[in-house]
Amino acid sequence: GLAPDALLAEAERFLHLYADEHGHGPREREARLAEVRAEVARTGTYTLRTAELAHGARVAWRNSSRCVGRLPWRALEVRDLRHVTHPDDVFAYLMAHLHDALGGGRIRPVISILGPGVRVHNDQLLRYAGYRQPGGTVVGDPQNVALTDHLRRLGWAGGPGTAFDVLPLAIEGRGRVGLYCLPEDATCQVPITHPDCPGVGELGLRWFALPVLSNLTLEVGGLSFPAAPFNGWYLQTEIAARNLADEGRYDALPAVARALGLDLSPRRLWRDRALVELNVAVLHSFDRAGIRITDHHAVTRQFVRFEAEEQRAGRAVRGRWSWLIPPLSPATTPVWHRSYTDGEERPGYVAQTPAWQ
Ligand code: NRG
Repeated sequence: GLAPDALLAEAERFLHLYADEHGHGPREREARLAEVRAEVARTGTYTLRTAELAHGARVAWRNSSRCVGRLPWRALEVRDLRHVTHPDDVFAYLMAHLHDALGGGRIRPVISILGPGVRVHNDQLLRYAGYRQPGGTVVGDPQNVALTDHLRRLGWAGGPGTAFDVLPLAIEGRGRVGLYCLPEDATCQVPITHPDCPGVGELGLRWFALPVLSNLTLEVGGLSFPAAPFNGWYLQTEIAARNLADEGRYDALPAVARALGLDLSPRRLWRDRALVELNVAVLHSFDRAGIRITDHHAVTRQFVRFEAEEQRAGRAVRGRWSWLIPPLSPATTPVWHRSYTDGEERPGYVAQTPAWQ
């Protein structure tokens, strides 16, 4: 944790923001600040009220300079689970999180803020194994080879060996690490099919419904919450233009191009055409499955609305342009033509180093 002076400075900054954004006057604000100062003097730290923590988590989303989907930041459902520290209990609450966040496909943004000493080793709650083969090739998601090896070292026996084996969770708490397999009903997945090319569906591609990020530390008012998994919903380019398309990930574009019957000579732009059709397929498949997903045109228009809203509220929007633009047809979206200043704000979500490093 921070030294008392630095902690108090951050606490004051946050409690000012909290008071301002809740229309509290100086009297109420100073009373709360006095309480916090006394608590820090007595114990070296302090406890946020649930409402303060909830606002901090929402503002941390509002401040995420790499996130193009920030418009609904106020709707984040915050679960105050600071009393939960046993790995078995953490797992049970995370299963409830997955169930409720999915909401039968409607998907609600949810964050579960867990107690001290808790850490989820997986970078997302849902991840596919990456098995390195003797020749150096990978079965599954090459991005998750190190995580998969770590889970093996922790005692995981390995999955059936498909390209889409869901990894177990490694949950640390009370000084020990437990491994937990996700039950089938917690891992809603969507098989990818194309609206007019059955061959694309026959490739057996799939992805999970929920992105639940579990490797970012929530920082509010000088306090750190390293176990605070949160989710929104997917933007189709994340899946179709990166996870399934990158050469260093599932590298599916050559197979998609063949399924589409494209001419594979370089100047016929088969990669580009396959990429567009894979994006069409992911949107079609999620829509058909009744799982919420946005697209790069809708989300960038919403981002421009978010900027206007923030400007009206007298707040500066930080943004990292290279993350805000989509990896498909970026210049067709309004974000391409605008410029942004990057910067880390607090409250914020801060990257952690993997537990195995
Ligand atoms: N690209 C990553 C997920 C990053 C965050 N994206 C979200 N977050 N949509 C991937 O898994 O493809 N969210 O909280 O909804």
